Amino acid sequence: MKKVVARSDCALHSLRILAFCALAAALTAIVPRATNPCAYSISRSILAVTGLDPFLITCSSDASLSDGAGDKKAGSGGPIVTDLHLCGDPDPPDHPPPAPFHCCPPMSSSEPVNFTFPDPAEPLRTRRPAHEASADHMAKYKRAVALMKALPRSDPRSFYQQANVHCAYCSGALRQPGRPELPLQIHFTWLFFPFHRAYLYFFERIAAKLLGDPGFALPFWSWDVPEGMRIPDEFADRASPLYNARRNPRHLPPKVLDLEFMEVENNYTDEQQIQRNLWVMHKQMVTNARLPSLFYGQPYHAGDSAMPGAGTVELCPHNTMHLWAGDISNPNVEDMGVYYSAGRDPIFYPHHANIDRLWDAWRHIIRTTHGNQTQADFTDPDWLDASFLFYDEEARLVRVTVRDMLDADKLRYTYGGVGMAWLNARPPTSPGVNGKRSRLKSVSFPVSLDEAVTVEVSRPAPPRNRQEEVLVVEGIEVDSADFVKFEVYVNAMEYHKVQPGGRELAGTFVTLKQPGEEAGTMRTTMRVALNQLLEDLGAEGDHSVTVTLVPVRGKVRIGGLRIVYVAE
Ligand SMILES: [Cu+2]
Repeated sequence: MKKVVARSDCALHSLRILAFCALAAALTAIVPRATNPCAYSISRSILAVTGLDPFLITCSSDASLSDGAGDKKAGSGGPIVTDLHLCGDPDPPDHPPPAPFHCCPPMSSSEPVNFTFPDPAEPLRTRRPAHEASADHMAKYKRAVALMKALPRSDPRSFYQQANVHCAYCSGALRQPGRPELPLQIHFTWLFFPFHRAYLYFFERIAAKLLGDPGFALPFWSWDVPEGMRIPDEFADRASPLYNARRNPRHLPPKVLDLEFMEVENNYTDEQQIQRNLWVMHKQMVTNARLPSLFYGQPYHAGDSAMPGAGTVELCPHNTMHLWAGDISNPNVEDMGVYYSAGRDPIFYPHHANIDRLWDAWRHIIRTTHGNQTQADFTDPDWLDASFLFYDEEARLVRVTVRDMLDADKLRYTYGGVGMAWLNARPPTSPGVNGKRSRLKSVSFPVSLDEAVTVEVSRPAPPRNRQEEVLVVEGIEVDSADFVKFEVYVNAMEYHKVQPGGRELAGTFVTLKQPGEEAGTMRTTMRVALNQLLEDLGAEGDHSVTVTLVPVRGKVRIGGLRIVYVAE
C-alpha cells in the first residue's frame, strides 16, 4: 500500500514538474522580453527557473545570478538612451587639466532624426592600414583634419566638437535620463564597440563631405600586426596637421609599441616585443573572448551604475594603447591617455578604426572557428536598442541605435590590407611554476592588492551544456585618480618565473583615470575565460585552480574570486 502511495506521489510530482516546465516555457514565450531581457532562450530559462542547472549563468545582468558587480545599484532596465538636454559640466580629473574644458555638443534647433542606412549603391569605402596606405590616402586624411580644424568651434562637424563627442560620453557630462546622479559612460560596458563604430562612421562621412570625396575612408593604425606596431610616420611629422605634441616622445617611430604598456619601458628586442604583442592579441581576441560578454563587456541597462565590466580588448590593448600614445609627463597622460582629451589627437580615429576592425575580425572568428553554437551578438533588446546622438555630415542630429551598427557592409565600409597575424600565436606555457598549494596562506576578501595574492578557487561541477568556464574577479575597487593595472595568473604561484607574455598570465586589468567617480573609487568586475587556458595547462581535471593577482600600478581592492559557467 505504502509503495502504491509512493508511486502515485511520484507520478503526481512528475506531473507537477511537467506542468511547471510547460508553464515556464509558455511564460517565457509570452511574457514580453522587457520583463526579463536576459531570458532570451526558453531552454535556459527553464533551467534557471527550475534550478536544475545552478552553475549556469544565463545572463550576467540577472540579479538573482549576479556575478560580481558587487555593490553596484541595479538598474530599472531598458536601453541606455542619450538626451542632449541632460548634458552639463564634465567631471574634471583629480589632477586638473591645463585648461578648463566643456564638452556638450551644440543644441540642435530640430528634433533628432532616426538613422537610415546609406544607399546600398554608394561606393564601398575601404579603410586601409596607415603603414601601407598610399601617400595620397594619408594626404587626404591630413587635409580632412585640417579642414575640420578650420571650421568654427560652434559647428558640430568641427574637429573641436568631434573631439568633444568622446568627452561627453565618457567624462560625466551626459547623464542618464531620470537619474541625474548617474553618468552616461560607454566604457567598461557592452556599448564600447557599437558607440565607437557610430562615432567613426559620422567622423568619416564628415571628412568625406569636407574633402568633396564621397569615397574617402579612414586609415587605421594596425598596431596588432608586426608591420603596424609603430606610430605611423605621418603622425610624427611636426609640420603635419596629424602631429600632436602631447604624445610620449619616447614612443615616436621607429619604436616598437608594447601592447601591455603601463608606464615602464621594457628592454625587449624588437623581435621579442613583436612576439609578445602577438601573444597578447591571441589571448584577447581568441582564447579569452569566446562569448559576447567576454568580448564586448558587461550589460549596462538604464539606471545601472557606470562601468559594470570591460571586455578583453577594451582592457588591453585598447586602454594600454591610449596610455602608450599619450604624454606620460602630463599628469593625466593627455591627450590620448585620458577620456576627456583622447579625441583631440588625430591618431585617436585611426586607433579606434583598428578597434572597430578587430570587432569585425572577432565576429568572423566566432562564426567560423568556434562553430555556430555561439552567437556573435547579444540578443538582448536593451543592447540592440541602446542609442546615441551624433551630428552627420549635413550637421543634422541623428539618433543611432546599436542595432544600426552591427553590419559594416550595410554602413558601406570595409577593411583591407592586413590579416590576423595573431590568429595562431598561441603563447607558450612555463612548466613547474605552480609551487606547492600547501604553502598557501589564507586570504580573506575584500583584500587590498598591496602585494601579490594567491588564492585557491574551487571549480563547481560543470553543467551538462557548459559553454565557458569563467573566473570572475568581483568587487574590484580602484583609485579613480590613478591608472591601475594588475595581472591575473592561473596555476603560477611562482608567477615571476613565467615567460613574459606566457600562457599562465591569464588576464590583464587596466584602467585609465576615471574622473568624477563617487568618493574617488571606480567599481567594476573582470572576467577571465578558462576553457582553453586549463586545456593548455593540462589542468582540466583539477578540482581547483590557483589564482595569483599581481599588482602592477595603482591602488586596488578585490572583493572576491569565483568560477562560474556562462552560456550565451
Ligand atoms: Cu579609446
